[in-house]
Amino acid sequence: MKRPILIHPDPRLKKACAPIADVSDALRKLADDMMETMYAAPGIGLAAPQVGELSRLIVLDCIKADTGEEPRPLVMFNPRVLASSEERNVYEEGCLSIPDQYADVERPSVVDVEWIDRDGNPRQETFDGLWATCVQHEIDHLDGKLFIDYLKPLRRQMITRKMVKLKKERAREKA
Ligand code: K1U
Ligand code: ZN
Repeated sequence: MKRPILIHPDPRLKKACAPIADVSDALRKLADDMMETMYAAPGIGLAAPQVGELSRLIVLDCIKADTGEEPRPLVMFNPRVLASSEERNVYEEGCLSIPDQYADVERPSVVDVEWIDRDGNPRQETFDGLWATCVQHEIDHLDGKLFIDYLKPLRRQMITRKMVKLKKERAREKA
């Protein structure tokens, strides 16, 4: 089931999310819904607070649709960055909670991440390229941080004002 994606500003996008104690069927269903929502958007990642659930759960798949490569959907409960490279990479990021706004963000190029998978097993992997950018962007969501928080205050305020306007327009269209 596809779920609505919250649009910034929303207090639920600014909260730190709670760790998951056990991977229950309800959480697996939430992960499946998030994956469906992410692919439909379309996007390459999604974090639980973006659908209003304040739990430490993210999904991602950075395989581009038209490349002929096999999809690689990853579900991560309690993801944590264990180590980050000194080397930095700049990528033009977007966010499904901040539609049509993009900005360069600098982050570590390579990260080691540990998480619990859909079956409750511990996993660890090193990510680089777009995968490294995306997994860091999604983990930031779990700590109430958005990519615009890396920008200068004026640029952040301009984007936030645009989003307030967008939300008002969408609310008017709905009424
Ligand atoms: O967290 C999110 O809102 C999802 C976001 C993830 C992300 C994008 C770019 C850099 C870091 C993290 C998105 O998926 S925005 C949409 C997007 O980037 C995309 C959509 C379709 C095809 C390819 C990319
Ligand atoms: Zn995002």
